[in-house]
Amino acid sequence: MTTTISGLPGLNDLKDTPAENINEFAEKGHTMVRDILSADEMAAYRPVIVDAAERYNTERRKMQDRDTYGKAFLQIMNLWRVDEGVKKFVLAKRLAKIAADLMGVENVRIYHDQALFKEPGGGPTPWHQDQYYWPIDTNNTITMWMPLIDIDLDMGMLTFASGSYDKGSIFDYEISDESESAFDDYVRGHKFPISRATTMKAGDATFHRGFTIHNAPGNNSNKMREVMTIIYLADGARVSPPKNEWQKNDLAKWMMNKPVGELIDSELNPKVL
Ligand SMILES: O=C(O)CCC(=O)C(=O)O
Repeated sequence: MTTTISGLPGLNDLKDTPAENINEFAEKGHTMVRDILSADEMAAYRPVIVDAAERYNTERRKMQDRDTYGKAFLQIMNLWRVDEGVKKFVLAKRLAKIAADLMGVENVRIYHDQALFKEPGGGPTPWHQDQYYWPIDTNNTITMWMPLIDIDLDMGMLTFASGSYDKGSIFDYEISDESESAFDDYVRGHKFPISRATTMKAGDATFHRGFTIHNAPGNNSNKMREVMTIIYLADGARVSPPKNEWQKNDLAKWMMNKPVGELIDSELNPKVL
């Protein structure tokens, strides 16, 4: 199917984000905002995002042949660069405004997007911190995680260790069995409350900080858990020296190898608000 953007509803209206979300995000490092897209809007955008994710998915291995990371989800990245319909969603000012309000800034840029589709029978997503992967000189980063269909606890609900974001990077582990085990001990040891929604409607979204520790259970249902994510940076963030191979890779892939110390403002990082 070829995507055409005519007919897709505009998502550029700006609303103030509810104070309770801003306060919860400041305290816990995550919050859920309900009803960001209406049912009609989601009915228009879901097929566009699902179609693009299916076209660009490269995972062909059987579930049993994958490692823990590979079992957790199909991960299809920067779809906004290859599909005009997805671009309209990812660059939507309505979504960017919520990210900006939560981060307490006026302007935000895109880091990258990713469709994260947890297959029926897909495994758990191990505990991790996203920003372990990012060579960025600010902690003011945020991931929006939006289900494209209604989901419940059985389908791999995103789960947060509330208040776990303010110590920066805790461990030197990529997403793996090792990160699950080390963060599990850490989260228990620090008695961080564990928080996850029971249900989310398509068009609701959670937002979490780059250093908020989070995971997700496996998908025990017979439906694909279709989720679209967008990672935003506060405008003004600069490239920091890569601390690991993943960060070197991110610098090349998501920031066009901008030199260390420079503003993150490459063609891949448009200011959306
Ligand atoms: O979707 C998942 O299972 C994990 C998502 C995640 O880790 C993220 O969006 O940062």
